[in-house]
Amino acid sequence: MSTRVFPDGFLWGVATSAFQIEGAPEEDGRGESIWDRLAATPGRIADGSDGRVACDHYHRWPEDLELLTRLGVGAYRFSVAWPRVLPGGRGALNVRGLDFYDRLVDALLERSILPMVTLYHWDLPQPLQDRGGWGARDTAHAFVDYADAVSRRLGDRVRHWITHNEPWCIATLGHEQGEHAPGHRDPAEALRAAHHVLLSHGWAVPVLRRNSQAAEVGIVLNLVPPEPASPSPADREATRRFDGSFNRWYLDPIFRGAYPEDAIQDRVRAGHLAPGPLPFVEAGDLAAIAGPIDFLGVNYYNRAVLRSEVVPEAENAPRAVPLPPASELTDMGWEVHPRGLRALLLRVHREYRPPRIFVTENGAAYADGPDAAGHVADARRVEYLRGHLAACAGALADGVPLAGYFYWSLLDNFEWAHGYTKRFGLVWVDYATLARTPKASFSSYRDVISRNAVEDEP
Ligand code: IFM
Repeated sequence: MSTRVFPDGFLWGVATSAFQIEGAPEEDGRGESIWDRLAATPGRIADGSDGRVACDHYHRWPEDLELLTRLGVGAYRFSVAWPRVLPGGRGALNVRGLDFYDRLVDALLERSILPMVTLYHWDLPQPLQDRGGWGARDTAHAFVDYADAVSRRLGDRVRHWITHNEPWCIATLGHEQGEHAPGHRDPAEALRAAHHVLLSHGWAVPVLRRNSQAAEVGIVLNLVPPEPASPSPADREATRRFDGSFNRWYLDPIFRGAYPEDAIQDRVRAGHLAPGPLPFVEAGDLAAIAGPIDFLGVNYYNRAVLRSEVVPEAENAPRAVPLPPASELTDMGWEVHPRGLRALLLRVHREYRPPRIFVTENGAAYADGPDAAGHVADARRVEYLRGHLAACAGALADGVPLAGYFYWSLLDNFEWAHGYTKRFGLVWVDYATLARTPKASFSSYRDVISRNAVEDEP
């Protein structure tokens, strides 16, 4: 093993999101979100659970901040729950909801931990969904009002702002595949939703800059580097298609001000779009989406290996199908492939040139729990972390302007449609008692942070 040292000032952090950890859905005037509604619908969450308690972070946040201090992170990425701030989605402000985040920010700063705030991590207020949700352009306007309200209150202390977490998931998992809230299966609506999310990002950036002096504003994309299963033209074509719909559909408008033409034509062929101009794009939209940002957040979990498969009746066209990879998988069924992170970061740097990049999420679900002595020996997560941090060091050596890394997640938490069955945390949460137990990976990450260095393969 050789040692890779990170640059001075490299930001080490962990990430969480409101719905996944907070609980307290009815406290202090919080309104209903689309995830409360989905979780209350029988059959939608694998273990029949919901977010009513989650990690009870709403009450236990001082204990969680103590964990951050023990870990030694310089930054904490968390999200604000829109339904706490504006229970109706827009209109009357719920000051008590904002107070919670105000206290959190102050307490982080007292501990010299930078708050990195995600405004939207999937918990849309249900009243906005009732008026069309992200499929409706008006939701983009509502998001700007929400961003304004949060940044007016926190903008004097928060410098790092993320508009959205993972627009692909919002659009595709929520509106096309139906696995996430609001649980729709409508490809045309998904494309509208994607556009309105991006548009709301573009509109919110200047608002955040206005309300927050020296703000650094970005957006977080979940990106999956695709590789063809073979050099055959068909597999390469499947790879192009996957890349177009998964990665470039978001990267291109943000950095180039245009949706990728080949991916538009794929959607036309699939019958999700009519030929001609995109019906949801109005004059000025793309310029707004492509407004300058200060950083791109990259969430990386795995690559996709693609082969072409003809699906004769459902769809008279080749379809990109991820191959089950032969190598190690996490409990999510996601391949452990650290090299993909280095290659992805280099590609994004070369092709899109964001001023700075943060890895805003990277992590692994493994079920390892406490042994008889109460220790959680999550050796696979320790190795996962080491491998991916070495990949980050490699990307830095390649010249990528990588400014920080956030492990997903601090705590085991509510993993959306999987409920509490998948554990990503550096800290074990006993859901019966809500006791927190740092795992071995917590100690190993703490050591990386304190040394500002990681071991790499020779
Ligand atoms: O838990 C999620 C998170 O909310 C968004 N990114 C991926 C994580 C793991 O699935």
